Amino acid sequence: MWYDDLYRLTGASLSNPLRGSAGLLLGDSASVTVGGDFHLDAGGTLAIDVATADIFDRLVVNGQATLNGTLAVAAPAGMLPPLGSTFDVISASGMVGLPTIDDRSYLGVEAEVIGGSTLRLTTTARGPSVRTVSTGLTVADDTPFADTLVLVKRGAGTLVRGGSNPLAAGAVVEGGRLEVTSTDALGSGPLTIRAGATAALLADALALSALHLDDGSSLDIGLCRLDIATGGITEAALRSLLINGQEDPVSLPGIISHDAQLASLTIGYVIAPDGSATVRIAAPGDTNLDGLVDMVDVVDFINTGLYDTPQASSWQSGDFNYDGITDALDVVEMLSHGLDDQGGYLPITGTVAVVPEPGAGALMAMGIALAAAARCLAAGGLRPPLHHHHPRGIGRPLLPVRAALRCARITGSPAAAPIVTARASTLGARA
Ligand SMILES: [Ca+2]
Ligand SMILES: [Ca+2]
Repeated sequence: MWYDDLYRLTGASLSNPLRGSAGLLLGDSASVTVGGDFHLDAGGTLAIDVATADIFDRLVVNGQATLNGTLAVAAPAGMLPPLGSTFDVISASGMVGLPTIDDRSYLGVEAEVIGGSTLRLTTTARGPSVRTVSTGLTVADDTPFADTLVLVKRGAGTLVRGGSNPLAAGAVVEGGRLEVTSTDALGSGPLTIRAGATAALLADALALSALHLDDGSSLDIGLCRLDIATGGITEAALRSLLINGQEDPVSLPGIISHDAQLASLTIGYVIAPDGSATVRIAAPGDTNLDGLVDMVDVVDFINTGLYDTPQASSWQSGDFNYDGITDALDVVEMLSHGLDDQGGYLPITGTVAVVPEPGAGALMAMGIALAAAARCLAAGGLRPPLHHHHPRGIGRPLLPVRAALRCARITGSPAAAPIVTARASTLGARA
């Protein structure tokens, strides 16, 4: 099953250029040379074996290597490499991209490009520690690992894993359900969920080095915050998981939160300047995920200058309905939960706080103006005009407010129109 549609190459030089889109398999400890460029396309797989400092597969590319596909890394039976082993498996005159690692022997394989021309693999684990739970059973297991091992969950039952795994080897859910009940239960390694399997977070502030979900798998973050290290997931992949979670969490890989659904909240994310990601249950409007929808978020929303432009937007810049842009629909999402300067909306003791009424003062005024935009939208009124020539920055006019006021005057929408009727569609409405 692993090796469907693969070409087996045993030391031959390959044609120029080589495009790996179906899958390539190097022989045991083979060194293969590509005379020209090498393209490992998304969806393509290159399988290589690693064992000792001298015994591993190598690909020498005389031209450029573009690595957007998957590198399937395995250790031959009985030949687990020592912890921390490094393997320079691909060399090229230049290198673009970084392959996804399919870590078939649970070696905790991490990949990095050295000097723009060498792909180096480093092992951070010494194989799997398998926990199998049969159908219908739930097993709690907090036993710490005595060695650097990858937690592998098998079977259709539920494994409840708490305690502390201080090592960075991570976890793979091959089947059934994994419930994570302590922040340190998985260490700080990657989490991989295979097709049909699920994982649920019951502990806050879980830190992962990477997150990978196969088709048909899901991750329920519940009320918890999840941190993913730099390079552990792209924003595009993360958005895709969040949108899938809303649209089709059964057949597509998705991040969901049942608690968010129960509380009529959603899931927000923030990408830090270093590329690390934070994902958490959130109210639309909470751009910085601090548990409040307040002036800080409104300023964020305005400062990006993306309102009603066709430019790609993120949660941080006001795309709260995940349709890729920031416009009046996002303002409606924000208003549907009320502007909150009276305290947080996040749960205090395991339940989600009732969203407060809009507060007083400036927020109230802003809320009224933004509400006008919502009513305008509901009434099929004029959309706020495009403003391409305004300079960006904090001094920029509050476009939603100004446009809403103008729009409200034109349409004369009654103040009593309930905002909820104008509520925008859920994630991916424009997809
Ligand atoms: Ca906030
Ligand atoms: Ca949007």
